Amino acid sequence: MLEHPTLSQFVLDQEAKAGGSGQFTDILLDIGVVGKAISYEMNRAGISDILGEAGVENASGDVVQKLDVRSNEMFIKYLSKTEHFCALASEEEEGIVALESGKNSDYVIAFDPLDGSSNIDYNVSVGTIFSIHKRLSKPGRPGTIKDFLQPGKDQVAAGYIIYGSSTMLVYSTGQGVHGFTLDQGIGEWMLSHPNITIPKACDIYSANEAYTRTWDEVSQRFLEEFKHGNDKATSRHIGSLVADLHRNMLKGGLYFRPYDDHKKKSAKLRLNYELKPLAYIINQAGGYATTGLDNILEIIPEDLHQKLPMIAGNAYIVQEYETIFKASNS
Ligand code: AHM
Ligand code: MG
Repeated sequence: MLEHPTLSQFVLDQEAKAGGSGQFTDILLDIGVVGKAISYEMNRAGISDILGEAGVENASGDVVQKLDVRSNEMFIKYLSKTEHFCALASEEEEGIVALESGKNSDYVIAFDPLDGSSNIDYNVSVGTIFSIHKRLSKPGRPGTIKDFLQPGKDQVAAGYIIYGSSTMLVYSTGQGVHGFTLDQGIGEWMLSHPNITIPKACDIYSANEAYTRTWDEVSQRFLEEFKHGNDKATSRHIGSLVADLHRNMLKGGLYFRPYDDHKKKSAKLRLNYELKPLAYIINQAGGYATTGLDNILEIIPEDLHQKLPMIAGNAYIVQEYETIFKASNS
């Protein structure tokens, strides 16, 4: 059972090699603790009156589920106590949570506590996503909104937890992507997927094809050609971003969510909580993520809850789309 390194052993070792102070190990372990708590609640959801809608909408106007609220509370309460962050931002909160307790910390964290939450009630995989930046504001006081308006390429760490047939924590600090599986028996994250690299073949596509009619023509045509230009092409779409990207990263594949309207204005996914961290992971695994017009990691957020398209996966396919899409927009 203990033949795999634990999360703390692995991160401490990596941090020591990079000359770090150990603070990052504590940060990742804290995220791991909240992940374990969410996983535990989720496994008991059917018997603890925590399924269903909470009866409110979040900052983006989405219907919020009870488990969204619960996961958000757990993240905010637990991370606020750690003194590791001078501010937090959550997909579920209108503004940032500035932290007096972490005023001397150098870091801020943005998170989507429970992504894909419309799937929760039906035992379909969902996830938690996080993005960590060094603060831009002066230390000695709580962080400010400008700490969150940084491009994804400046993240110092990002990752996700996937609550699926097993619970996994996947992260990168810019030295590859590493995945840990939760051993429920001993409550430890064990290294199960070191150095994740996207395989060369890109046969899977993941898109909500019900929206095809709302897409611009270039995006419609690109997906049609992807489907018909490869005998092995197959569709896999869960509708939980973390689960769709996780599978595509391990098997090779294209995640396809262009603008949701012909005028190329409306999009669903959130830059700070979903696109930036997942693009960072995809990039570290050898892939690429674009909006069609821009490398997601280069975009400076205009506001906390900005929404944009995401086309992500094997670099050569995503870059091909970007080239065609850009040309049609120039
Ligand atoms: P959420 O953060 O409110 O759960 O929304 C994000 C989710 C993604 O996980 C998923 O890919 C997408 O919404 C699905 O949206 P749609 O049902 O419009 O295709
Ligand atoms: Mg989300």
